[in-house]
Amino acid sequence: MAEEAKRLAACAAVDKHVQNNQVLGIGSGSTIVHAVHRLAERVKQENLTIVCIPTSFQARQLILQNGLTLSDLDRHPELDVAIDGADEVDSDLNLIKGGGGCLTQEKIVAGYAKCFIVIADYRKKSKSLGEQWKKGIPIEVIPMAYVPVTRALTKNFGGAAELRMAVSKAGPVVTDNGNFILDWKFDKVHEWSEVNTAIKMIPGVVETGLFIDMAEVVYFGMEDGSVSVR
Ligand code: ABF
Repeated sequence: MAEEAKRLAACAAVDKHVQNNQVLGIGSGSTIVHAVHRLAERVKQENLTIVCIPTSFQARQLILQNGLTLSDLDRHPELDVAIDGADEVDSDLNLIKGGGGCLTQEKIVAGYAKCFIVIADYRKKSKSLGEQWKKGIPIEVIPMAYVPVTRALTKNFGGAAELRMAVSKAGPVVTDNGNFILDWKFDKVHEWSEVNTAIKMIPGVVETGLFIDMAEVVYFGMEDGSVSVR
C-alpha cells in the first residue's frame, strides 16, 4: 500500500516537473527510487537530455544503474529542479529529513535548485512536526564534537539527543561525509526556523534535518490511489 503510494507521488512529480535539458537533483531514500525509474523511462521514450546531481552514494548508484547522466555541483552549480523524499511534512511544507542520514548533501542540492519538490506517501503528512516522525530531528555532527553537541542541544532546547548507531550496534552510523548523526527528540513544538538557525550555530554541527521554507510543492501518494498536492 505505502509502496504504491510512493510510486504514485514520484510519477506525478516527475511527469509534472521534468522537462528536456534540465539539471535535476536526485534525492535519497526509497521513494526516490520510483522517481528515478520513471525518469529513466521518460528519458528513453522521449529522448530527453537530463543531467542528474546525486544527494548521496545511494543516489549516485541509482543514477548510474538506470543509465542516467551523472554530474556534480562543480559542473552544474545551479539546478533546475531537485526531487527528494522526506520523513515528515507539516502544513507549512516544513520538513524533517535525514532518517537515511543523507541530510547534508540533500540540503545542499535542494538549496541550489530553482525548485525543490518533495515526494512522499500519506504517512508523512502532518499538521505540526513531530506528529508522525517519532525518531527525532537528525543532526549531522563532526565526530570529535558529538558529546558536547549532545549536551548543548539538550541544555538549550530540551528533549534528548542520541548518537545514531549502526543496525549491528557495533558502532555509530557514519555519513557519506564521514560524520556522525545525532537524533534530537524534542519535547515541545518550537519556532522551527529560529531553532534551526540556533542549532547550526553550535560548534561541531554540520547541518540539521530541518528543511524550513525550502519545499515548493509536495506530492503525497494517498491510500486510495490518489495524489494529494500540498
Ligand atoms: C531521504 O530519504 C531522507 O531525507 C528521508 O529521511 C528519507 C525518506 O525516505 P523514504 O523515501 O524511504 O521514506 O529523502
